[in-house]
Amino acid sequence: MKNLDSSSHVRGESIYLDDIPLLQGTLFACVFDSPVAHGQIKRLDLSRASEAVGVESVITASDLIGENEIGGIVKDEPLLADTEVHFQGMPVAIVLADSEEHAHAAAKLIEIEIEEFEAITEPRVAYRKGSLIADPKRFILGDSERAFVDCDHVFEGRADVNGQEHLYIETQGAYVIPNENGGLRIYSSTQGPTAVQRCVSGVTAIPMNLIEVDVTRLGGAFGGKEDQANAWASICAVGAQLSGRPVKYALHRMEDMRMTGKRHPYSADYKIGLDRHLKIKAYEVVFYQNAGAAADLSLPVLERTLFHCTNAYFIPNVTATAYSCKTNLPPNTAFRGFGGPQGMFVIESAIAHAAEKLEVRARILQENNLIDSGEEFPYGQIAESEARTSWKQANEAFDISTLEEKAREFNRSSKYFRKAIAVQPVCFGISFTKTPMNQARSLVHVYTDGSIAVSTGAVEMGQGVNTKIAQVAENVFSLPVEKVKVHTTNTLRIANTSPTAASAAADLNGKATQQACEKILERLMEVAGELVEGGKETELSIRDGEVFRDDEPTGLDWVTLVNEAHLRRVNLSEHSHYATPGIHFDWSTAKGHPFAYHVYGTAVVGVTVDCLRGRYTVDFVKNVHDFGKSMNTDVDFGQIEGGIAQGVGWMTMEEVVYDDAGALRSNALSTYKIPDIYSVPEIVETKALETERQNLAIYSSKAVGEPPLMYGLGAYFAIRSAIRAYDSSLSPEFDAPFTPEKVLMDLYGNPGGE
Ligand code: LUZ
Ligand code: MOS
Repeated sequence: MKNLDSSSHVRGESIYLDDIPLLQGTLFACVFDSPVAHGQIKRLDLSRASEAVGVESVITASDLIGENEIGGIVKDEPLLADTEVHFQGMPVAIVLADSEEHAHAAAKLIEIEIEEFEAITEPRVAYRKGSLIADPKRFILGDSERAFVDCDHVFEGRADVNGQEHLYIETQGAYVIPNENGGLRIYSSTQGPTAVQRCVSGVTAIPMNLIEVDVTRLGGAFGGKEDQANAWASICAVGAQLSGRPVKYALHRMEDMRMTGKRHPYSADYKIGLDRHLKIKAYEVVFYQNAGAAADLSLPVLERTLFHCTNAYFIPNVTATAYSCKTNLPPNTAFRGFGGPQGMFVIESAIAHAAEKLEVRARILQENNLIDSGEEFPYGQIAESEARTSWKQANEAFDISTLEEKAREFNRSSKYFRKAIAVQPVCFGISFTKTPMNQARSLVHVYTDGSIAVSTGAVEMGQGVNTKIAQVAENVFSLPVEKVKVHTTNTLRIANTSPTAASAAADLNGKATQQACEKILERLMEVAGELVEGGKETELSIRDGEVFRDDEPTGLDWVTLVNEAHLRRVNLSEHSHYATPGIHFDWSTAKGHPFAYHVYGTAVVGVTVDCLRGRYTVDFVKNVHDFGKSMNTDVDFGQIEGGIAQGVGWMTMEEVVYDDAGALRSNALSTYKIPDIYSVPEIVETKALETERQNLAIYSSKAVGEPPLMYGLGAYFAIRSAIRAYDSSLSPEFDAPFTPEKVLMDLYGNPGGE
């Protein structure tokens, strides 16, 4: 079944924030943001802006009625800078005007004088200065220190991985309308309607029950709107509260790139030890996360880095330590994979390092150390592993050694071009690592014309979650999907939602929907039992809108049944709650069973590097992916293709650049390059892992949002191999992304290699 939105998308009829018809009297907000990364505000002059054409008012921190605080986990982030600024792009003042143009023009007239302090942009510098968001986190399995003593081979090194701009097509934004009794109605481009509601409640001092947040859909989010939609909704809400008028702010692309946080860059030190059978016996790693100027989601992101620091491998002795380092960059935030990909980059670097020194192929080490069922992750959960099955099936389907042989053959015949292959196993845990977040609710109404309305806490952002939820209702009631409408995500219909994140929204909200529909169906079947002759003694079911008794149609159709139930005063609505069973985690021991299940897969990535110019192409990403049992292959294959393109982009051409003063240099699409139609992998081939194993996913259809991004890691290691195929004396630093410039510099910028 196609994504339900595809027809309105291609016709341009889908509604996004910027498509909402505006009420008369709407004001437009524009933020004046700090031009300096770190310093003290000495003077702020609003006079010229206040008097500019069309300006209603200019708001600063002292105008707020509630608290000047938007930090969700750590209370360390003011909505508006008060006395100090902590990053370039930090909001200082809000201009409200009668048009977008007037608001932007007036914001330029604000004058600020700042006494500059030293700006920190690098996490290791922050660490040395003791600038940390919180105490470090650590995972320990076995005894790595002792294990290293017995290792035959030990390698140490450093790996760095850069951030990533979300570049959702729809920028951040909100539209807030004041209601009677001091309430607010908020349209927000957010993954977390409840987070917006809670944050707005804090800055306005309006209780949550007077704040309604409504989300139709987002034009992409990728984690960038899990927490960071809050600020823009809060800015509009404060404006609406103070002016009594509707306030809208849809950010321009460069405002969005400048003012919002990105994927966390990390720097890491690793030490890996192997025995003579090339089994990895010990691994130590220290992560320095670049958190930016406030905590935001950095701590749970940091935790997921630890959760995935051994990727799909079993290592019996692990010590993994992670520091969240406070710098003067915009607060970094959730991004597809949520710290996991960064952890995986480091272990893959360590394995590549070991393989090169031992002169074996990395894939031999990788395959030799895949985790098997019954083995333990460093956080105590026991694996039910598909790592080896997915690797085997990938090898059978794509014939890795033949692909390698073809690359070698090509390389022998080419002067400057080199092809190489990398194999990339992936293992990703599904559930919010914070157990209490793994809950969801669904509200289902059956109307007397037989149509069905579903509301859940899931936010549609192009990933197809509404399509899957509609499928659930369609499936339980055995009705054509046209009968089902999945409505906007609204905090009055569904309260206290977790954000749509962690790849978990279809599972959590789908299961709640399944329960709600099943309860209504149960009541309906009781009514059917009374209406159908002998119905009480036999098994009744609904098929394609008609009641069946034993395999015979009874002539009782869906609409008649619904009406008869209503006349008998039977409840045709249900609000159902789902909480993932069996999961727990205890940070005092750093052990538990945090994940409902893991998603596995193996990709084979092939590249061709032009070793004269440094350019390259990603020729193919062939993968065997663990869908469980996909409930919608169109939607799921779409997620795989998009995830791979985004992961390859992160590892290759996408480069977030801040200068030493903390100014974003890659601040537009001219300087920040994402894969386009010419540079995505030429071939993406996906095969479903064949497995019989049961799982906790909705209809056993495993979460698919984040895991495929990590196949993109293979592009990095394939490019590295291609460089070494050209000149085996080269040993480039592990420093992603591998931009063409870096490839060129690695080839020619450092004569003699190491
Ligand atoms: N968000 C979150 C996430 O709050 N907790 C998580 O564990 C998570 N994992 C992936 C993506 N977003
Ligand atoms: Mo996410 S990184 O699942 O918001």
